[in-house]
Amino acid sequence: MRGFISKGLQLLLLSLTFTDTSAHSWVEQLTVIAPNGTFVGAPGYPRGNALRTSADYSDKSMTYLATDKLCKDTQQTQTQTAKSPRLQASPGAPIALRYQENGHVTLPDTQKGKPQNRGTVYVYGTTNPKEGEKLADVHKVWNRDGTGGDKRGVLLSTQNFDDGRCYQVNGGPISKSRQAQFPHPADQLMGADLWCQHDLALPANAPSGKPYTLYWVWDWPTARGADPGLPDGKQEIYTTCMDVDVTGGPQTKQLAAAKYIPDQPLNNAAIPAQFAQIMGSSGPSGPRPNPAVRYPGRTSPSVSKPPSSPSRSSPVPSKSFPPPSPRPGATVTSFVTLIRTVAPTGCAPSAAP
Ligand SMILES: [Cu+2]
Repeated sequence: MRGFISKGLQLLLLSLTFTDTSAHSWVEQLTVIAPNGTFVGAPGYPRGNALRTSADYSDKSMTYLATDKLCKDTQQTQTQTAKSPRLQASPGAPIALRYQENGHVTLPDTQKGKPQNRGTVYVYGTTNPKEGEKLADVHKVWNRDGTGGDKRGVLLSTQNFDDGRCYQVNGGPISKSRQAQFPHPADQLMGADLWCQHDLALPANAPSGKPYTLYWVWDWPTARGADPGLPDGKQEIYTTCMDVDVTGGPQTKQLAAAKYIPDQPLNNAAIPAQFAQIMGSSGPSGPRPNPAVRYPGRTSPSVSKPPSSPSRSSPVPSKSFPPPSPRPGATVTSFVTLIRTVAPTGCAPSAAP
């Protein structure tokens, strides 16, 4: 009898543990980046977005492990939910896709055999999305030139999942060091955490007056032989599907004058290196290892030094920074609830393939 009870208790505890740690990552918000590198205007949201503030919210309503279909069932069509409108942006606009690292960056030892950059994020774009889109028809098939696969779309940008700054507040050494290096006032959106971001530019020729589709594909494989339970390694890919309402004409003049303001408040700032890539004339953006990123207990990667972009990074007096403007869409009713949902969760190993 006693054995039976403790077995039941064990199962209950096990199920609670898995419920608590099921958070992976997905795009939470899209935001336009002003020419000074500051987030500006009302944010937009993915298709079928579930708001963290809603009573029946669960991470499961947004996480999606893609195997066959590229998009989650709630993100198959260009449909927004109440209070989660699309981002409005002009052709060529720099935008940030923001996501929470949920321990994938700051607790790297939760899963064995994961890449040091915490995986690579690929963002694909198309004016011609289709319901039932297959992962295998898009990922590593569409290319920069738009000549890959069925040619309906392009690879817009790739970046490391770890943007070099973001952290969830937890007791791990990476989180602690980033909390010290990248301090910011807790806000209603992120709480005390600092969200990750992927900065990219919409195509300058995206047709105005139409939605433009973005597929965020986080490729986070397990290497062969690193985990005794997974001798062959495994594919692990999470996606978010979203659309942006492209409006107005290209902001060519403003973008040509773009200049990132150094040391601006982190709650609303693009990642300097990514912003420089977008604004630089050195072609399409790609991942760039951040030499400032240190992974305790790991050998440092042999990386080539990123090309410098002198004209973009020259310092300007910090007094020229405009006061932060309120962010209309970011109004949130329950600060307490948000703090709770962004509490350290880690990341549960997903089921074997
Ligand atoms: Cu995860």
